[in-house]
Amino acid sequence: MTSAGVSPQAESFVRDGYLVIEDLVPAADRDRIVADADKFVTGEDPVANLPDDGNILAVHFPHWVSPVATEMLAHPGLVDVLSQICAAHVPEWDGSVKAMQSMLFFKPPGLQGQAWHQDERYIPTRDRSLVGAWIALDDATIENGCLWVLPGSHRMGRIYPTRDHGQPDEFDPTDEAYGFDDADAIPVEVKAGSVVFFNGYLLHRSQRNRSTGTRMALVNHYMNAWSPLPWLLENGIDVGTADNRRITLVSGVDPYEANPIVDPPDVTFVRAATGRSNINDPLHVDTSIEIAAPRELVWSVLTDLPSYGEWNPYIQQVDGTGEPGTTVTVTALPTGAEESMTYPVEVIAVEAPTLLKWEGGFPDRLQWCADHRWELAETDTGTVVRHHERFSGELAESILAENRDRVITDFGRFNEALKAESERRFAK
Ligand SMILES: O=C(O)CCC(=O)C(=O)O
Repeated sequence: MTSAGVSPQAESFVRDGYLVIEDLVPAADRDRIVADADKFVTGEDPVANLPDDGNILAVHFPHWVSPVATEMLAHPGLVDVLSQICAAHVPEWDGSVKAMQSMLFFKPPGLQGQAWHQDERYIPTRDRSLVGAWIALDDATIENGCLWVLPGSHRMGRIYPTRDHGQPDEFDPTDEAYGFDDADAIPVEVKAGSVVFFNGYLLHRSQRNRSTGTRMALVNHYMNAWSPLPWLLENGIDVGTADNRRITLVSGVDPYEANPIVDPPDVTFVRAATGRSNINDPLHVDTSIEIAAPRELVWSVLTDLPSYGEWNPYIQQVDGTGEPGTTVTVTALPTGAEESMTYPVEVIAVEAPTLLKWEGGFPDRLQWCADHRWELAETDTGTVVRHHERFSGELAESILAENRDRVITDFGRFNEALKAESERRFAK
């Protein structure tokens, strides 16, 4: 504690609006949450709106139905920090904290982030004490869509206006806050197990996951238990006295216990994204990469089959003209293999500059069939290539069960090499 009775952690949180504590949630706890996450996808834990295509960005309120998520609200490591920082700006605060929301982000490859926003815009407290505890379940990097924060942006207690962000590939459909300078924004890259605590007025965002792995995070929201919670008001409720009692006390006292705590519903819901996901489809490998080069140029590299040997570490050779309706012979070197493999594929579509599609079968298409596509879209900064393959046939499930991670890695190698070669040619 300092002479003013505030810990150094609380001081830095009050000053900057966020605080990172490394190694706060041990691997054993993270493993339990990740294992639990599958239950939402399979329907074992009830979800009201599970999309058929598995396009889940996040499960909202997992603690309503999952005992593991409920336990995580009161995780001792989190509570220890929260009881020091949550309302450290309020004189005489006694460390009492309640939770009211949780969100489990899956954020698989290609799915969007969330544009600049302030959480108090959505969950208002009366004393600016809202705190998000963002628990990294995977290492979070710029590439896979870590949090970005604008340090100090919480200080004046201003809620910025919002508008449509116009970047549907980058951000989920939630509006973006605007009217401030984000030049001093910083990425918060953290290892799994770290927790980013941030104040509800702090401007923060995340970008699209450009990696080939998931970027899972559990985000719980807390506030000073002494502040009423005028949130999700029904028509006619007086905002002056409103207090949402669907809360969980995690530290100290509940000054409003005369009003009973309200039980949560027994079903959660998901935030579906307009991007793509493959978490619900084990036979689909779906990756993407952003390339700082015009689409025509990326297309010319992708379809320059004789040059593959010069730049492509995965598909090292393609023999054939590459014309639609013809067969080409592909020589590929999978990760971990000592020797390359050679197989024929049929060229199904060559639609410049947007779609290249091949189809392969082994030993025939009833047993193993691969629909392999590259789709190119223009962006503000160049091109985004979606590189994906859907497998079918009697053998598909068993082959993919063993090889899916390897295929994702190899698509990543292909994508990175396509990016490097395209950007190299563009720079010439
Ligand atoms: O994890 C993300 O991608 C965004 C999280 C976020 O912005 C939030 O919890 O308010």
